[in-house]
Amino acid sequence: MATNRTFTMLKPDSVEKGNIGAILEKITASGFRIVAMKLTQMTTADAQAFYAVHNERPFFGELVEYMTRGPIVAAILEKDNAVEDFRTLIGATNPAEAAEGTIRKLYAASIGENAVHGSDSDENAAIEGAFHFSGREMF
Ligand code: RTP
Ligand code: MG
Repeated sequence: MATNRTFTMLKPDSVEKGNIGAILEKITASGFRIVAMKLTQMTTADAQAFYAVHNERPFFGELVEYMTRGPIVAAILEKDNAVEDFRTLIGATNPAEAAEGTIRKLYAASIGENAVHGSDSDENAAIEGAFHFSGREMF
């Protein structure tokens, strides 16, 4: 299994609820190394670009509102099989369908406000990491 990277955001609801520490603890305890990390806030244009793949979906406006309403924690994570293992750790998009013990099961309120993002491919992980971080912010 190759060591690779994924990209995550602890979404505005996680920051608002004071869940940054608990979620990061779960991530690092699951074997992910933090390669880059910062507290930042996306503009409307940032969120529209980041989630452009969903721009025809009925929830797109709500998604952009949600993702821009406050700060997020953006991070790049490294581990063997990072993309797939992180998607397993966060659980299904809808917390009602997420497995017990997953981050979304523990910390997400609904399908719309679901606590965390995880890249869905190695290619998107690289694109999304570069969207938020310069080379000299990665360690
Ligand atoms: P993410 O990209 O944030 O890691 O989430 P995901 O892959 O599990 O889900 P995706 O289908 O990519 O959807 C992106 C985000 O849009 C919001 N969403 N709302 N109201 C709805 O039906 C709905 N469906 C999706 C969620 O915030 C989801 O994470
Ligand atoms: Mg997605």
